[in-house]
Amino acid sequence: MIQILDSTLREGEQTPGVYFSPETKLAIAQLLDQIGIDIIEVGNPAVDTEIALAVTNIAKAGLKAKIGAHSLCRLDDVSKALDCGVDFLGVFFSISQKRLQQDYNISLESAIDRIAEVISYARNQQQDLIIRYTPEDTVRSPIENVTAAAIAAVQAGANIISIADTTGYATPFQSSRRISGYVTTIKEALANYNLYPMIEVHCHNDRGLALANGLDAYHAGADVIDVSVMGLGERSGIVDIGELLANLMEINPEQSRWKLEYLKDLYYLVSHYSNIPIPPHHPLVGKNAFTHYAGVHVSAIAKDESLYQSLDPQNLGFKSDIALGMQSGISSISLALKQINREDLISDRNLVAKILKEVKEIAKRGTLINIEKELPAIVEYCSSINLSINKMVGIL
Ligand code: HCA
Ligand code: CU
Repeated sequence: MIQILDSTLREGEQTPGVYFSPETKLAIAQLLDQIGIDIIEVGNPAVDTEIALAVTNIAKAGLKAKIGAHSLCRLDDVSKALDCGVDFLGVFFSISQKRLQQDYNISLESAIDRIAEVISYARNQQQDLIIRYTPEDTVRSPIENVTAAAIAAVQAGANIISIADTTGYATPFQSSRRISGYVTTIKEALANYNLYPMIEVHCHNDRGLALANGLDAYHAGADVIDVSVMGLGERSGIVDIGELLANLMEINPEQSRWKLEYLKDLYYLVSHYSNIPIPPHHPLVGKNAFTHYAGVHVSAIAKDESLYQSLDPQNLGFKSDIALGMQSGISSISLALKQINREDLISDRNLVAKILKEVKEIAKRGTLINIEKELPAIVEYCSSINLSINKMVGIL
């Protein structure tokens, strides 16, 4: 069964400007746990003592999820991570030719020795630790390097190999760049050595393909997929948690174990503390995700919401809504009047037409109309004009 690793607290905190205090991290972790996330990657304890504190607190919080630390491939960093009492450790070290030559200045052999040394150290320190090794930038590294490093890592004690699309380079539409190809090839190469680690994927969104690549990997048999809330992370971030879960649940309803009704609280919490607004058109939790606007749409959903909705908002703790503006029609006004308990006015066609005209005038100024707050005043204004016109007509 597919497992989800959430990295909002690690990768997500690598979003420029984002900082979560240890208290906020705990609150986010608790919601992730309620949703049913399997692994929560909290951060790299070697980066800051406050991160070490956050990891320790969450590891002690009694959550069902496995709690993880992230670490450079260094003995003292791993040791700091293990001091936090984690269930999971992610060690990353690139074996791409470019990185080995231009950055680390070491040979592949010494890189592999170092990976094996660090992983065996972690394994010896903690027998029940789940250890993940990530050959960073996997999909731009020679596959021979990846498999050699993966074999050594698993032999040294790693349980998971993560295929990282660190720069969002993969695409399901070009065979040499498919992340699913890496899942299959790495699984087969390891199986030849009788090694059967879990395969994880970490997909960045630089080309807007993170979700597509995550699902492509899922089809190829990936065991773990990395996500974050709002897809937060370095540059354009990674796979968005809600988008992935909603899709997985539809592709495979037997796996419908996630409590999507908590997503709303999770996104609101993360958005608040990251100071990053949820885009209004964000799937599932955006303000407009279940809001219908154009007249044709509103008149159709008044009869049956499913005519313009393929998701049930109730499953996500939302209700369908309508918006008023330039694109509205008569039925929008009728529905909006119902919403403010003024059904009595719907039969007055003249008045409804005036309200619609006024709504359009306001919309042309680029102002969003709040139905609850502003429609009553618009109704009052239009009623007064309506009344005086009726009077005039009466006089004439
Ligand atoms: C990073 C890079 C990383 C690591 C992923 C992993 C990536 O920010 O350290 O350790 O599994 O995208 O490769 O996020
Ligand atoms: Cu990343």
